[in-house]
Amino acid sequence: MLHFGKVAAAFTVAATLFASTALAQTVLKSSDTHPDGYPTVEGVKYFGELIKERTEGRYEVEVYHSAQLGEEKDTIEQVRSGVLELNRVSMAPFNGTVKESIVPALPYLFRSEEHMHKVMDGPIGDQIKTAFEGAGLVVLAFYDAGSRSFYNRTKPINSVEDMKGLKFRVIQSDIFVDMVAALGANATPMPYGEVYSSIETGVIDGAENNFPSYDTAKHYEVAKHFSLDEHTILPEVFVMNKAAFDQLTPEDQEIFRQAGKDSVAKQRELWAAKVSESRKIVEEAGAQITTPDKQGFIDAMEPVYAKHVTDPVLQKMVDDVKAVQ
Ligand code: GTR
Repeated sequence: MLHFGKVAAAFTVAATLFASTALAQTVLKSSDTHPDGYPTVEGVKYFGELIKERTEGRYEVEVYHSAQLGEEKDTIEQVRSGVLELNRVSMAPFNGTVKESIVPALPYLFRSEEHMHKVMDGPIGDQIKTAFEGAGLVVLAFYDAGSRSFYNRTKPINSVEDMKGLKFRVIQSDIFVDMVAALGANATPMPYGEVYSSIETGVIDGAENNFPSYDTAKHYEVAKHFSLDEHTILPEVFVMNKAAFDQLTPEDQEIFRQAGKDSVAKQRELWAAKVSESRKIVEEAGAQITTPDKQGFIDAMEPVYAKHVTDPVLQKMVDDVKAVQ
């Protein structure tokens, strides 16, 4: 039933795309795992407003927030196959599909958020965008997601030793699985929507994410020890199905690309505000934030690099990232 619905919906959109005339209006569907009001949801909505205005109403975006269209692994399949036109997801679930997406997911590679911005806004970011095209996707924007850190229901983490034996949910990427193993803990990749109940029931001890996710998914209610180890500064990616993008006129393609760029500034501004707001919310609700000895975490990452950065293309990218000042 659900499947039939999706196919029917895809057909309608495809038909509208093919038939698009100056007057036709095409509604593009976009998925996001986060609730309404979250900076990524608002960034895509802003993109939608821009393209609506700049195409004089010929294109519109409807954002299906709160994982209404499914968890990220599923919506990635949908946007690659064209069932869905747009999708805002993390970079990490692409690690197995788009080799170059591994680079921004590597632990402690970016020195700061400013460093990440410089890299993603420059030629390395362009190289990653080109690589996504090979997976049938056009990258319209890289958005901010701050840094990810571990949190758990058991105890404060002050050093790598405290990680021993704990079980963490990680985002669905082998890099994250291996990172947790390198820290002496156990990783279980699972969909975002299952994390709360898995911590609550003790299936896992904790997870890893940024303050806005920890806050809005209410993970602080079940895992109050937040350890600011900041293992990754992992950007989000806002993608469009390439076949749908290729259907656009060159002028409209330019409008979409520019709107994507313009939405980045907006999302970054909303992001910065949300991080402080979420940190305050979780602290007031009783979350215990500690800053562990980060060097121990950094030193433990060698096997992750040894395993995942073997390809010369990736090795060069890592060197290039490090060289960006
Ligand atoms: C968030 C990210 C989501 C999702 C989630 C997760 O930080 O914004 O897109 O990937 O993490 O851990 O699954």
